[in-house]
Amino acid sequence: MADINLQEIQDLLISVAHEAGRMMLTATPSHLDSGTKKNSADLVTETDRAVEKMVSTRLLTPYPTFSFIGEETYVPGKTHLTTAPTFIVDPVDGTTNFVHAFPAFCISLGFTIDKVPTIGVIYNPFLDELYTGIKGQGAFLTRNGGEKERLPLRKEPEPLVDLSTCLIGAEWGSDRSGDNFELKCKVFRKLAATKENGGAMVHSLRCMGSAALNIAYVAAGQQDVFWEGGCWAWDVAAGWCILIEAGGIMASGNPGDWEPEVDGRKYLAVRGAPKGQKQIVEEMWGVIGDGRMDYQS
Ligand code: LIP
Repeated sequence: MADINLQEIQDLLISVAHEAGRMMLTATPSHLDSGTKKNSADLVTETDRAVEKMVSTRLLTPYPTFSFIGEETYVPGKTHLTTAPTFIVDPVDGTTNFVHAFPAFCISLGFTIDKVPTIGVIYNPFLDELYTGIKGQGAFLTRNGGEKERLPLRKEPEPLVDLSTCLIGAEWGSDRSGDNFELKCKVFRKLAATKENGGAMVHSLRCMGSAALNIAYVAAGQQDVFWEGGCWAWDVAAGWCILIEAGGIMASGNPGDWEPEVDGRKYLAVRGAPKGQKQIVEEMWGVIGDGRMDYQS
């Protein structure tokens, strides 16, 4: 793959992200014109579909031999991530926020080679925040079109001590019953509870509603940990590249797996730190205990 120009692809992804941002900001999504997919908590809008159409056209015209996986055109059981160079796209990550005008939604543009996240571009148009990364070349945040700031934002990130000092991103997802939901409720409770009550008493939990932005915030060092099961490769591929380039690590959201698959649907991201990343992963896995999330790829 020596002939693939990663910088050229990233430049195109950034241009596409800005165009998508303009589409999001001029759209007027509401509960009335949005549809649902799996259930009433799994929303899709006309904008999700229109942005994905624009993105696939703009990416596949210059790169017709590359694969493309998008949230809105994914076919269960048929679309699979392969070793081919692949664009992995969530046109609007945080659709529920988008519908409510809650300012945490973005486009997430990932690019994998051999299933490895190699380029990531995440753009929140509402805040004009652009997160970018190329494998081996660092990760950056550009705010309001200003200077690129290298991630993590702190030049010397603090060591990680234990969960009790962590700010943790975690998501309900759209499943609101069953074993996965029960496990999430148990883990949320345990993370929040006092140590006397068998908990980890973390600083707090945040449910931001966008996996891509959650991972970007971990890469930036503004959140220490992100744990989720149920989201998809298009939610995490871009953030994954940015996270690793910012010194973070990605383990599985289920205990025991240090090398999760991009499309494995269970994720645990930990920010860059000179010490303590592995301990945090193990402590999180300890909180999960014998439970296991089960999501089909
Ligand atoms: C959403 C995620 C969110 C997760 C939801 C869903 P969407 O993506 O980013 O964090 O909890 O299950 O996958 O549907 O807004 O693109």
